[in-house]
Parts: sequence; C-alpha cells; structure tokens
Amino acid sequence: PYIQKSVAIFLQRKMSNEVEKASKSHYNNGSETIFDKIIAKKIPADIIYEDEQCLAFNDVAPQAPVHFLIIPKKRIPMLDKCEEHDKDILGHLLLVAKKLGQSKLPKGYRLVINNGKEGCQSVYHLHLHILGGRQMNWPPG
Ligand code: TR5
Repeated sequence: PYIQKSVAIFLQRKMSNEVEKASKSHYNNGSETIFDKIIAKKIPADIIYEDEQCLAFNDVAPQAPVHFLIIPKKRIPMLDKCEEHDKDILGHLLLVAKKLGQSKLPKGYRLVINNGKEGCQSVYHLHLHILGGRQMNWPPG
C-alpha cells in the first residue's frame, strides 16, 4: 500500500505538472517552439521516424510504456489553426500514426491531440500523441 500510495502521488504530481505547463503556455502567433529546433536537429530527440513532411520521436516525459509524438515539419501551431489546405498533411499524420502504431503497438494504441489551454496543450506546434503498451482507460482525465 505504501508503494501504491507513493506511485499515486508521483503520478498526480506528474499530471498536475503537465496541466501547470499547459496553463502557463499559450498560442504564440506561430512563433518558433522547441519542436522547430528538434526538426532542425539543433537539439536532440529520440527520433523514430522521419519523412519529407513529418517527424516522430519519443516523448521526453512518457505517460505510458510507449509514448511518442508525430509532428508536421510545417509550423502549424495547433489544430484550431488548421485550414482546408492542411488536409493532406493532416491525413498524412494520421496514416503515419497508423503505420507506426500498427508496428509498435499491435494490441492497440491511443491517439491524442491536445488543443489550447483547457485541452492541456503546452507546446504550440501541432502534434499527435501516440500512447500504448498498457490497457488505456476511459474517460481520459
Ligand atoms: O501537452 P502537449 O499536448 O502540448 O504535449 C507536449 C508534449 O511534448 C509533452 O508530452 C512533453 O512531454 C513533450 N515534450 C516536451 C519537450 C520534449 C518533449 N518530447 C520530446 N522531447 C522534448 N524536448 C527535447 N524538449 C521539450 N521541451
């Protein structure tokens, strides 16, 4: 029970940390984010897939045994800012999610897009979270 309680406290802290980060973050008129630096290879990331249009890398603070992000190379700050002409890249991101999800998480996986403050978005460069490697719960927090 002591270990369970400690794990619960740890997870709660980690969770509120993400919420705190999101509450301090905001849409930045499309200015550069940390993800642009990862795309430009100016800072390292654990890259698992790359093509002309997108990049996938493991999340630095995983919320499941497998947790990676897929981001467009084009700077799109958030889903809310997507337009009709982003249809192809949005479709591409989903197909890459399917390809990587199917191969790394054959038992199933979850896709998440956090949008805006109450959506818990902390980095204003569109990204798909792919989570799995354990039974996911519903509803999410
Ligand atoms: O909360 P949202 O949906 O905006 O998700 C942002 C995600 O980016 C979080 O899950 C963070 O853990 C993740 N993140 C943040 C940084 C980072 C990262 N994943 C990999 N590598 C990272 N670097 C190098 N730097 C970050 N600031």
